Amino acid sequence: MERTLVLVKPDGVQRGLVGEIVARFERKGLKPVGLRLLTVPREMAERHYAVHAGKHFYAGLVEFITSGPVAAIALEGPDAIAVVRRLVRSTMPNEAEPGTIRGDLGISGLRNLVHASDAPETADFELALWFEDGTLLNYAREIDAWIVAEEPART
Ligand code: FUP
Repeated sequence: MERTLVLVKPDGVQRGLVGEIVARFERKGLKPVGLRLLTVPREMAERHYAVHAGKHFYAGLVEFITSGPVAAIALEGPDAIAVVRRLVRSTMPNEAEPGTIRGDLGISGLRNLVHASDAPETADFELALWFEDGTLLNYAREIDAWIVAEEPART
């Protein structure tokens, strides 16, 4: 089982799309294990986007993510990092396929609604940044037996 971080960025919160976005992940079968709504301190935004420090768009990224409340969602499921990235899709919403979050709900440039961790190391770093120790839940859902197939035993 994998865990990943999704942020609904200020454009998604302002447009009232938090519920729609969380619902898409839940419908896919992913389990929320952390949820919070917060205004992002500048220092936290800079740590989140540290990989982009020095790039021409870095200042704009930090500016945007600190411009209004953000929803942080920790999701768990098999292959969760890649599955979430496929549901989110291309960085630029005008290029994202219909059926994806950015393809269905966005149209332009940096107004791409969501951030999603792109690799296991990034997911670990970002989950630790956005959710303090002990705030992510471990819980079982009866329905998971209907969503997650047992791996067949290897012989
Ligand atoms: P994504 O993983 O699709 O969210 O995109 P990246 O991590 O590559 O980029 C993070 C953010 O930087 C994106 F929201 C858009 C922005 N960006 C630019 O503005 N210009 C670029 O050339 C690349 C990314």
